[in-house]
Amino acid sequence: MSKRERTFVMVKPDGVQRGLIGEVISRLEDRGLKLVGAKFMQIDDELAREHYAEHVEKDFFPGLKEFITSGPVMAMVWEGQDATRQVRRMMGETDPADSAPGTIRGDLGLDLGRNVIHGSDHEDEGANEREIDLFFDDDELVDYDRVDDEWLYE
Ligand code: D4T
Repeated sequence: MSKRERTFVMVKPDGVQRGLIGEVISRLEDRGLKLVGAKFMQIDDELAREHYAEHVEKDFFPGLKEFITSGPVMAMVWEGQDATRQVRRMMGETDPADSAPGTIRGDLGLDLGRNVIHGSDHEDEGANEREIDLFFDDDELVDYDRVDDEWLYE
């Protein structure tokens, strides 16, 4: 059995403006993942640079920074078995145009620069913990049991 872990997920400004927060949360809840932290907030330039540190030098960064700071986001921490990889599978590819129907981006988006959701990269070791630390203090995350735990896990 893979370990239970926490991962960082964010509904981006386009998802908030399009009223998709509930849709994204529903999909993650229905899958069996557990919400352990949530913050409705606006990202400033400094946080955008930290969060997208690997992209700061790229040509698309100015547009990405303008977009990600342009309106509120819903930052969340979700917990569950193999959570980081499973959320990425549910999200689809970076470009919604390449994302399969049934995935969040494949069902809800069309354009690379407006791809609705962010989730920590499971191929980048420790990215989930780094991103959780960047957005949340320890005391903003809640430990609790969900009543369906024993029906979700063997
Ligand atoms: P994020 O980090 O937003 O969840 O997306 P991914 O993990 O799937 O993809 P990424 O880090 O490669 O890209 C970050 C972010 O930049 C936008 N982007 C990306 C863009 O506007 N133009 C581009 O050419 C690329 C590669 C989309 C996602």
